[in-house]
Amino acid sequence: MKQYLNYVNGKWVESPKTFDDISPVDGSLVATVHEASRELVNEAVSAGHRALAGEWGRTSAAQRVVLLRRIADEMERRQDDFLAAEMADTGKPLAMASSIDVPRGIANFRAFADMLATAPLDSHRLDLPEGAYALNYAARKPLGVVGVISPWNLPLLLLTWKVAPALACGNSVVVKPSEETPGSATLLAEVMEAAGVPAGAFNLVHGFGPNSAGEFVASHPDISAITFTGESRTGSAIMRAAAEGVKPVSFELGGKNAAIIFADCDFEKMLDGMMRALFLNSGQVCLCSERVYVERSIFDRFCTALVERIKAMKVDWPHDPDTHMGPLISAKHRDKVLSYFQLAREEGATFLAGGRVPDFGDKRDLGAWVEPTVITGLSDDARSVREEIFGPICHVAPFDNEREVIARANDTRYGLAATIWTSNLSRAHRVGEAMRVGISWVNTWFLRDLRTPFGGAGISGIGREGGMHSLNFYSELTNVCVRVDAEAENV
Ligand code: NAD
Ligand code: 6OD
Repeated sequence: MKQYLNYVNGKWVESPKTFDDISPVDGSLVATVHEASRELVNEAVSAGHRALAGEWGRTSAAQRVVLLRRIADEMERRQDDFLAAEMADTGKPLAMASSIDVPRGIANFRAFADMLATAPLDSHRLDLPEGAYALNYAARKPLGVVGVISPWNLPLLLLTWKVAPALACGNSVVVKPSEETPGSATLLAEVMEAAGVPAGAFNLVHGFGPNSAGEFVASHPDISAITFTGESRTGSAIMRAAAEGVKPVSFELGGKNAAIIFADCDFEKMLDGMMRALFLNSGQVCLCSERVYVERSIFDRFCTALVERIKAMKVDWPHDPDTHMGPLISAKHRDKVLSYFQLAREEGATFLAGGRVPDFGDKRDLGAWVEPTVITGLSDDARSVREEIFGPICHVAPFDNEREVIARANDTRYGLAATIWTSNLSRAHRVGEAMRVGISWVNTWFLRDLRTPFGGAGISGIGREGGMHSLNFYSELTNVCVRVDAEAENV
């Protein structure tokens, strides 16, 4: 059986305490994971500081650019291993893991290497009386040891999205991946070792949240900043822990995202896009739409067409290249999603599709599967329409005009993403900007240049990462202002 060890100070570390990494496809054992103790997390943080005081702390930005590119090359060489690890832990379909998770995970290192190489120096000249002047610029320095806590839905992609800029800026990292998906993070530590990242600059500790490695990292007094992706409630707990040391936090949290479909959209293209926005990764992408508002004149047509598309979906083995949807991440998460199906029934929803656990008649019945599900007929204040479910379920509702739908879509404490479908150019811009979210898509979904800002409004996050936003979060900027006299003293 595979063993996933911790990686601290450039060494692989076993633990007497282990937990099981279970496949959501059929409940089989994927690996045994070594849970980091508080002492090991302390050692990882100390190793990070020693690295900063040593070879790692002396690397120049140009040297780190080379290193990041070497990491990307090594990941590329091992992309089949990453694909296998990601699919084993999550059960996500090959088509998705090979087109999004692994390539974008690699791209994060290349993109942040490029950004660091071309990052502008924030530099200005201040003219002073009598020919003197001052040069004023911002020196970019590492924050220190950064705690990186990540979720299970896009494990490699969301981890590298934080690790790459943190290392680019010269920080050491202590990484705590989700307990559900330890595989690709362990491979990433192997890549760091092979690429020659100095001992202590990248540390990996496995474990859970409360009373385990997650909490030990979040509350560690010598961690300089926390970057976290996960549930909004977990964000609150981490923020409380980080408050003690007034540590900077960057949070990417939950969502209850709206899709707005106007009657003037390109109907077939919209349906293609909405099938992805609803069911990619079994609805377990923070950006997925769970509230769908459809202009009344095409509401019935949309519902009928969506149900037809769902009937044609292949919910099947992840390795089948034609599979559209795999299982949820775990039996625990399946039970949460099923409890929302039940809640929606109690709230009076009509089920247009799904609502059950599929019956395969094989060992997948031991996995964590649910059917793609569409409900309708609830008011906007029903709990199943307001609370994040994080599964392949959406509520569809009709609307009558633009102003009304903007108000309804924005009536949420979340504010991560929106997708808007229309062929009216002015409306596209108007509604896109009116959404109180981190990102609005028009006639597309989940498409973003890595240099642009990403994050959430409301309880969907704090701060933005991406491009210079990441480089600024992971850097301590020291403003240096040097007065230059007009003439040399002994000319
Ligand atoms: P989660 O919050 O349960 O766990 C995320 C990570 O935090 C895990 O590594 C977990 O072990 C750790 N953790 C849990 N409690 C902790 C604590 N008290 N202290 C320190 N660490 C703790 O989230 P999840 O279930 O892994 O992921 C799903 C959630 O993540 C959804 O809400 C989804 O919307 C959100 N998400 C958001 C984004 C985004 O970019 N905004 C992206 C992906 C997922
Ligand atoms: O790669 C991205 O654009 C990104 N940050 C995606 C986040 C997805 C959340 O589940």
